[in-house]
Amino acid sequence: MNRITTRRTTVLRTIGATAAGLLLAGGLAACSTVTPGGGGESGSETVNTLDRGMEQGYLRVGIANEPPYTQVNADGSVHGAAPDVLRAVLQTMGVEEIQGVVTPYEAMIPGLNADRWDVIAAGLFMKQSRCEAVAYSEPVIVSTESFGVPAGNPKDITTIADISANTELKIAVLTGGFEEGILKTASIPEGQIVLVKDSRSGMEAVTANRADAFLLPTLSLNALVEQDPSIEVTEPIEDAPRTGSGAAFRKEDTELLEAYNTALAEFKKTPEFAKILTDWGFDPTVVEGVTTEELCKTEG
Ligand code: 6CS
Repeated sequence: MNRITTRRTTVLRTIGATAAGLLLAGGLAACSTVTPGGGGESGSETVNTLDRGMEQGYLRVGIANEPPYTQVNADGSVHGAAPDVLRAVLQTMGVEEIQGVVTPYEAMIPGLNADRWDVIAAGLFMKQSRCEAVAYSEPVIVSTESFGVPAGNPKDITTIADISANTELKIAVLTGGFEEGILKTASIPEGQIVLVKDSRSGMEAVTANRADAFLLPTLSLNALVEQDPSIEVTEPIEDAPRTGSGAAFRKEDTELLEAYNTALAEFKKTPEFAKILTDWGFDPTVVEGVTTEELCKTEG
């Protein structure tokens, strides 16, 4: 592992087994150098994740870099609705900073359970299989899915049912993402699914006519089309499941989860919570009354 310490941030480059992750400072860390902890070992005793975070001043967070859910700025600082809420809540718990590790969605849960990061805050939407593998906090974000289509939506793709009804249609989705699960749950044949590694490749699949649409969260597509006006974003898809996410912890980090949920409940009452979500384009009222138990019933 090599370490590059700049005046403003500390960037650690990890050569991961499943996905090279770039470890980024969560904020403007003044000349701090960190060596990510291993499995929480500190001396001879095992230190739990919350205590380790308080002792070392940060927790490592798995992120994707998909605005507005997650965003890595040019200076290496980590932002987006999910990490900004995570950082604010952890600070009320005595954990000052977060260190982001950029990784594909499909690697987030394996990496968490392999202790490559301590928490996921990326808009990793809750569904049955994920809720079996990690411990989600109560939800922070509830959002919608849309299609990115060529301008004018020439094939009039607006629902998942439209894809089922026309076997000629090809839909791009992120490998291992929530949207791939939507198509599989709808029994869409593999021949209609175009797997892409990242959002840019999904947009390119549509512009290069390798796919008729790119299925992704509405707000993520809205951010992407700012760079590519040849793509149009459909209205939220009425027959797609509601997407909700919170922070995801290892199942064994029960003390951290409990403390986080308590602190999150208080933070949700503050104007800062509403401001973070609103500033990133989310409606903070949509998550009111929605629970992890409910969102974890989503098939897939
Ligand atoms: O939870 C997921 O897998 C999806 N979440 C976001 C924020 N973007 C795409 C990804 O597939």
